[in-house]
Amino acid sequence: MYAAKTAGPSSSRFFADEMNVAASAKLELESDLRRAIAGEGLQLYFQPKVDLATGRVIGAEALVRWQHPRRGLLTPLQFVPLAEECGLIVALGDWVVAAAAAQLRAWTEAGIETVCIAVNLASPSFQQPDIVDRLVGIVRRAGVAPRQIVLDLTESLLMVDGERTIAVLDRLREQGFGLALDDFGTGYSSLGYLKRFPLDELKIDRSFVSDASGDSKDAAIVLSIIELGRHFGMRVVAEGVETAEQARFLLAKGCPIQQGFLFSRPLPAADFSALLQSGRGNDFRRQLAAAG
Ligand code: G
Ligand code: MN
Repeated sequence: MYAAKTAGPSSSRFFADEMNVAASAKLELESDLRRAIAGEGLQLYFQPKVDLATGRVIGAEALVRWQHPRRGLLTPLQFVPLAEECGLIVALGDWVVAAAAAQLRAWTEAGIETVCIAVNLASPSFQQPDIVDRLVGIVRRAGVAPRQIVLDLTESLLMVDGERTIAVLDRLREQGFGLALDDFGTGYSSLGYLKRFPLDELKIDRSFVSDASGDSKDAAIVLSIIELGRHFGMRVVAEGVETAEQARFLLAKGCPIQQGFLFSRPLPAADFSALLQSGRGNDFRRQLAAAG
């Protein structure tokens, strides 16, 4: 039934014996995930956002991992689709926000100077009628101010109902949340809406960054996004920076804030804490210069 539904209206799919096996494996994974969200097994990793103008870490993106009892460490790609399918995505999203807030609280209590943490919000979460109160409640219960959290939102999520989106974003912003447009350029953006959304940050999708040196078309796209961000007064962040060449190109074109494997993979909380405590002084600029 699910396969037929996915294939579109008036499709059909025949049932096969293997499906019993697949279905029961899935059911098992689903109940594992339900338990993980309620208890233990999920962890947040933190990927630094680096400002190459100063060489400092100015934020991080929180990325969820699942330490599955039998399957090992799973990345979001391996379980977020399942969470979506079985109606656990909103609960998973709540978990991520709560865990990010709890971590911020723990750093503050340990006397560590924190940076803003970005969390990815899925469309079903954003469509919750109580999304603003919900997020404020989760963050405040952890003893954290919303301004310490950035919400990474995709274009397709924002475009579902543009007028509602504007109202919700305005209220989130009033509460103090930072708002970022994630994977910019890959969805269906209406520039008409973009100018009306109160966003703080544009994240250039890694698909454009990976080929953005010299005079490729991707370079032209990257330049346009940087310009657009400048005119709209939004901070621009390049995602998926993997080589020194990409980093230098972006820096030269006025995009010093970058995130990607070149600087750091997503780190377990303890490793990211160490990075914060080193005075955020792990000088990524020097590292880049040394990359030859
Ligand atoms: O869509 P979003 O920007 O939220 O995606 C974050 C994902 O991108 C994470 O799964 C993270 O591991 C991955 N990622 C982070 N940096 C890089 C990078 O430099 N290269 C590639 N290919 N993926 C990256
Ligand atoms: Mn993101």
